[in-house]
Amino acid sequence: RSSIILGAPIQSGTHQPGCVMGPASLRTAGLIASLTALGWRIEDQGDLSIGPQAAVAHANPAVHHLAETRAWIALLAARAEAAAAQSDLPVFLGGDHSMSAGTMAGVAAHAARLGRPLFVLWLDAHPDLHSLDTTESGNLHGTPVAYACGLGDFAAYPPLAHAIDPSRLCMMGIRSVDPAEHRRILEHGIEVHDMRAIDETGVVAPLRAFIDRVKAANGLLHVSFDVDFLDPGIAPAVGTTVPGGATFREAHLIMEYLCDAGVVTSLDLVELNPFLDERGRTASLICDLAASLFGRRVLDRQTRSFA
Ligand code: DIR
Ligand code: MN
Ligand code: MN
Ligand code: MN
Repeated sequence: RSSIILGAPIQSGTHQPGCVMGPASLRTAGLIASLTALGWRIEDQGDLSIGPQAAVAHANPAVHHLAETRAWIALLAARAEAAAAQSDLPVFLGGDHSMSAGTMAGVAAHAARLGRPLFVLWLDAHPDLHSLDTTESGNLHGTPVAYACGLGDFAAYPPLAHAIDPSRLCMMGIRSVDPAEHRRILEHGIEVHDMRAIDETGVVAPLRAFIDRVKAANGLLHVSFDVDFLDPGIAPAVGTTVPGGATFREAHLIMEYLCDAGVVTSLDLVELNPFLDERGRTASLICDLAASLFGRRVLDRQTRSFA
């Protein structure tokens, strides 16, 4: 099986610099070698870049770096669609989560061309359901899900050719929701397994039910992994840590289970901020989680020491 790796050193969607180093940190942690060792044919296409952009203002004065984010989305949508057409499981390396507005738009276009429905597993402390008029922080990493589903005001983003049906989303790990996002969850009946639910049921029961839906519909499955899905105790290198996140084993179990199901067709690894990391600890954990999705088993795993 084959995977195209594409880096998106984007940090215009946050207020804190550092995500620009995300792709380099994931490569430094050994991502390419780890996936290659699992028998995958890996094509690393390197990092994308955008040129200088003329500023674009928005009626919501909190919104910042709109022109840069818009340019990244347009570039990523085209490149993600091509990567999905040309490999079995492309991996998109962020960069902040605004990256996923582009990757989901691109993967959705690919799914539409195949005539298959696109499902999305959203692993994040946050639902990222803001539109340009509702974001309070103005940090556009809070907008990719609303954009990719065509919900709310996105006149200033690239036009969306293929919206994802919000009934095909499954969110896990959620524990920080703004009021406008909460309204959207209720209005569209979005499937949210917040941390309280995961405490009660574990991750496998909701994951199995979702995978069964994907398989029954012969769907594609995009997984979007925000580092802040994880508990800050094991993954400190992210700008928006929220206490009470997924544990090491919950996260690996999700990846192992997805691997066994064989349904994942694209992956985002986003929000890693290496400037906040401890000796590459978070980058290494994210690489190991990707390796679990690509087939590494518990008994193959080497113990890493950070002493
Ligand atoms: C927050 C943070 N809801 C915002 N969002 C983050 O800025 O709109 N998403 N960090 O992952
Ligand atoms: Mn996010
Ligand atoms: Mn988040
Ligand atoms: Mn907010």
